[in-house]
Amino acid sequence: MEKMFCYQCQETSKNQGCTVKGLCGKTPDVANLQDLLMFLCKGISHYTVRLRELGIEIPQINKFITDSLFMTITNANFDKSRFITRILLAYEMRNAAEERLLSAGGNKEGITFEGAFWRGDTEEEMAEKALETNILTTENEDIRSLRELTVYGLKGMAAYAEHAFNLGYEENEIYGFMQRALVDVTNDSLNVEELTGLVLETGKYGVQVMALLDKANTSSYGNPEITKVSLGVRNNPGILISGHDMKDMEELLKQTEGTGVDVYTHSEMLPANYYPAFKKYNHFAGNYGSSWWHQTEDFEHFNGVILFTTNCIVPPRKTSTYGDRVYTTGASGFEGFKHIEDRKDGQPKDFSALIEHAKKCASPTEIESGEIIGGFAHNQVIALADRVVDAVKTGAIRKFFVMGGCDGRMKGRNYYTEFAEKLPKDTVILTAGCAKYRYNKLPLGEINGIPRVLDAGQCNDSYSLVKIALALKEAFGLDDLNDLPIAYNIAWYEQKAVIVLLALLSLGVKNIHLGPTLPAFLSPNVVNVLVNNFGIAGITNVDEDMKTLLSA
Ligand code: FSO
Ligand code: SF4
Repeated sequence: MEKMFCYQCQETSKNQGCTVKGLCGKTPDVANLQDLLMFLCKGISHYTVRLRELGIEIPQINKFITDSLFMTITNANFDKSRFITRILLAYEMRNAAEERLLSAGGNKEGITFEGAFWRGDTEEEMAEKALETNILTTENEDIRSLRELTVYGLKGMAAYAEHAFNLGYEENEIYGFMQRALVDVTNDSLNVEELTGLVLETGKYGVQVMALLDKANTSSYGNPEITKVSLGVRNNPGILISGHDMKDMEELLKQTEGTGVDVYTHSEMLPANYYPAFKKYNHFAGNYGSSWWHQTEDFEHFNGVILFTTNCIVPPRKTSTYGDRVYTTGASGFEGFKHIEDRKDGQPKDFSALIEHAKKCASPTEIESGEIIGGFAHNQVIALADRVVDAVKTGAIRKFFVMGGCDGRMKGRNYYTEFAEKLPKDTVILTAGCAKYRYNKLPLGEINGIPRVLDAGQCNDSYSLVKIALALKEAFGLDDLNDLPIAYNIAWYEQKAVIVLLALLSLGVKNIHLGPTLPAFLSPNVVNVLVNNFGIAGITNVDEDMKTLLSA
């Protein structure tokens, strides 16, 4: 029997599945504990779905399931002990849900899913059960594909729900859907058609959760605005904040003010520079380094302290010297990195240990200089709508290319840099997510003062791209989003990109090109459904795809 099985990300071994160790660095024991945690979350959901029918929400369980889904996202958490603690907590949560159901007069008749009652306390029992219940036990490959597509969408949704929650925004409807879907993927009576419906419904809730997070971010920190972000360094010691969580960003900036420590963003935290509430801090020094997978180099040169608020973590090389300078918080974790505990009783997180540590570090080594421009989220672009519409009407802009999503280590991803370079000068790239690092530092120029790369923000800010497209549709008086001069050439890596993709499909966006490879978890029949109904396609080579997308 295989030691583990995981095929949730683009990097999966041979584009089939990681069976010995994750190419991301995930060990089989952690992979199996993550599977078991998913199995238990499905089990807990069997009770909460019934509780909800009685009008009962249990906020702690909503939070527990959301966090658990988030923790199993690619490159978020590699810390075995955190998963064991969580699994033990899952048993408590499940008991609490069951008791509450019975005391409220509900019944548990017909709940036969084993995750709703199985318990094993030793690590061996957990590992064994994970292998007996993992996704390969769903034999029909189409059913397995649709179930996993749903679960990966839920993981992405959970990440966004968690960031919104941290800012005080949540919707029980979203938790309710996540838990119902977790039950539905255990239901052997659902056929391919019904599960396809579930996948699309997941996309619909994907739009809802991205809208919620957009509201949370912009209500808390203002609307992102056009900003030049420095890529160079200053002379003070620094803290480099990575991941996606804006509440952590806020608290870190507040707590470092006046300490002589500067704060820099890394990878997906770059868009924090665009928010008015953060720009006002003088010690907010700009962005350092490139997308997530360059971190083994970038962190060596940074010299200061690094804080991961979420994925993407790359296990440090054996020869690396920065491991003791890295901290994690929230859903992220890595054995050997120090972890900052969650907020308690509404109090901010305590970053004092990091700050004291940073003070003792050397200032960052400069690895590049200059600046990049960003902040083109919906509010800002819609404010420029007249200019944009004009440029399209006069033919100055021929076409927009949505090139959002993720970056990754795979060599073939040079495709995206080359594609951006070869795009005709009368085209504009709309981007969000860490995919942008493939082209955001290229001198691509401007059209009538509009930069040719418009960065809306993080992967979840793909919602902004949708809002921009809807505004353009209205401005041009069109009935269908697909009639706009917009082509979609999207790169994916992990499960947040899955929810973004499903959200776009649920909004009716057609003819998305997805690369650098199609997901291993899509069976040939499921790919056919996506091709026939949505015109989804992979990528071929830059020249061919350019021709196809320019003429579409
Ligand atoms: Fe990238 Fe990682 Fe934001 Fe992902 S840093 S790959 S899609 O976590 O979430 O874009
Ligand atoms: Fe493999 Fe990706 Fe799973 Fe890691 S997350 S084990 S690389 S499929």
